[in-house]
Amino acid sequence: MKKSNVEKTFAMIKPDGVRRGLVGEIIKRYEQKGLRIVAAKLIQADRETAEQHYSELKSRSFFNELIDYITSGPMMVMILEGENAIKMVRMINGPTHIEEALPGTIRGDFATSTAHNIVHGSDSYENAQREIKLWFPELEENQLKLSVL
Ligand code: DAT
Ligand code: MG
Repeated sequence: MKKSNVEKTFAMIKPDGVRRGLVGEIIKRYEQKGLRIVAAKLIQADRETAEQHYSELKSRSFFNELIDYITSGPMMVMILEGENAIKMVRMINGPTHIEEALPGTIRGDFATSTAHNIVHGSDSYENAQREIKLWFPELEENQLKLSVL
């Protein structure tokens, strides 16, 4: 039998998703694929945290616009847990580029441009750990252990 791979990931509903009233719709999609919400909060990011979050993209031409966008209003940040959660959230979100995002994915169904693509999901175990610590600094190490029901 295949070994299970229950893990945590970090996801966020970016300001356009919140502004457009898509929070419930998006969380429903994660939950109906078996992901569980471990922590969630609505916050407006400051520039410093936003820049740290996307530090790998600092040299890209769209970096400043990206930071303007994700600091433009409240975002729902969350920790999700489940089988292959990191990959699962990115599958549900859909690909980065809008022209590749098929209907059935969040980006395919709702995003209007690559720059404004509604959702984020960590792309690796290392980034999931880094992003969880960045956005939930108040959580203690023991609260971040796997909490399989
Ligand atoms: P993802 O969000 O799918 O992990 P990423 O990490 O490569 O994608 O980029 C982070 C965000 O930056 C992405 O969600 C939207 C924005 N972005 C990426 N490529 C872009 C581009 N070519 N033009 C404008 N914005 C872009
Ligand atoms: Mg990314």
